[in-house]
Amino acid sequence: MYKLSEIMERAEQLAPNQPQFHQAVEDVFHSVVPYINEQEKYQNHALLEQLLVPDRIIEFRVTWQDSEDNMQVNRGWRVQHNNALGAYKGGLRFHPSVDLDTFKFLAFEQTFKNALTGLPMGGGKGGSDFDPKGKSDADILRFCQAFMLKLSNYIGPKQDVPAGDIGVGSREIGYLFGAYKQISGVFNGVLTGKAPGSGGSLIRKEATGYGTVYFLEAMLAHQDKELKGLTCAVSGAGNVALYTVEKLLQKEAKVITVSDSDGTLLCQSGFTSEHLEAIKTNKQVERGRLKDLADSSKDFEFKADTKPWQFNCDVAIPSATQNELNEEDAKALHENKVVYVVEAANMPLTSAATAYMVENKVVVAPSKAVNAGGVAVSGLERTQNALMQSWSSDKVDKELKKIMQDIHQACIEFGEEEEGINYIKGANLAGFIKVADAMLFQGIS
Ligand code: NDP
Ligand code: 2IT
Repeated sequence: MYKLSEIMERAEQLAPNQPQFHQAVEDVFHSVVPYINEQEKYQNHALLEQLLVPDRIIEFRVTWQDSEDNMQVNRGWRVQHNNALGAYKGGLRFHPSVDLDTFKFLAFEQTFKNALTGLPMGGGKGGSDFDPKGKSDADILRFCQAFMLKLSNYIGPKQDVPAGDIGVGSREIGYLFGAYKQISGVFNGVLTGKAPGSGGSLIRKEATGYGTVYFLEAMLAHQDKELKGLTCAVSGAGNVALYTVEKLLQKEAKVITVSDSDGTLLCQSGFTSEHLEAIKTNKQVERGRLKDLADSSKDFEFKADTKPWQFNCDVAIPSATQNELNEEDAKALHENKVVYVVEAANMPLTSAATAYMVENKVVVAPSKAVNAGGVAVSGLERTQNALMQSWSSDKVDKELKKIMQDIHQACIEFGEEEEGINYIKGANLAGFIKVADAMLFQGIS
């Protein structure tokens, strides 16, 4: 029999000073412990103890010479958490704030998220404390080449298949893929998120955002409601946020905010598709800041140093980064009449914020279910690469929608309670059971 407090003490002993990893573990084990204590077959295999320790952690130095001939040193990591269900799969993050704790929490989450997709993928995550912001294309290329030189030995289509995450978009994936090809001499599906002309899947760049909205639609449909006309507050202005907004607008929802680390761009009347195009140009083409858009439309207001949670909305969709929404923000959202919090970023709510929302009957849809569309289409990209095929966007989009609906169904199956669906519990149990059953089947994973 497990006790949550004891297994969390073990987590602390095994990984001291890793608060984000502990937060992710506690969230999953909080759902899992009562469940497995009732199930004979999950006893006496040290399943939770095994999940506390990643299969392998690779940590390396990246030395590169910038275009002004200065030698630069960064740190790199790849955490291969669990490959019971398939080769490790998960993104790479380039951001100055990252450390081993960041990648351990993300890889742990990825294992259960990937299980939810129903595709044969294990969980991993990696990246570097390199800051791509403001760097020239030439410096990004130099860094990506140096990073891949160190990582290339540990990845491969049947071993570990990285993709993008914060700070790693199409440009970085292209440079990393080019470097891998040069080092290995092979053209294969070692990375996903490639451009369609280089073996990438159509709809991959949109998949996380579109999948988020498909999941939200499934939640609403389950309550006989629809998305049309609902007011949504979105944070972030990156890959996930912008394609979430795109799909929300297609579904005629009203989107009032996007944000970046300088503040929030508010549009009380709701963004139009022309507004979204202007934001995409600013972010994706000019690599600019939202505050530069403040004067470009009379409908916009830029609120410096303000998060998007201060305004009335039905749905809040945090899509920037972990722990971006704290208890104070949760209270503000509750006062502003929020009904659903849909986590598009990984672990965007602090534990206190989640507890506050649950206590106040706000429905929280957890990231491992909501944002699984990104990695799901990465899985479909792997399939296309292995078959040497390119599927149409219509086919990929249909598959994505089906996967998101199936994940929603799994959340219902494992999360149904008297008061309604407990999406956090449903996603945790549905993901855990797949991973645990494969670990048991394989004896030692
Ligand atoms: P991007 O790099 O494209 O965009 C990140 C956005 O979040 C930017 O607007 C950025 O603002 C903001 N942001 C990032 N870090 C911080 C921070 N510390 N404080 C405030 N704002 C911040 O990343 P993605 O859109 O790809 O990723 C967003 C989230 O979604 C992450 O949690 C990621 O793990 C998750 N995710 C991504 C998937 C994908 O396919 N890309 C798939 C599933 C989940 P600024 O420019 O000012 O830094
Ligand atoms: O957090 C995530 O699921 C991702 N960054 C996407 C991972 C992937 O392999 O596409």
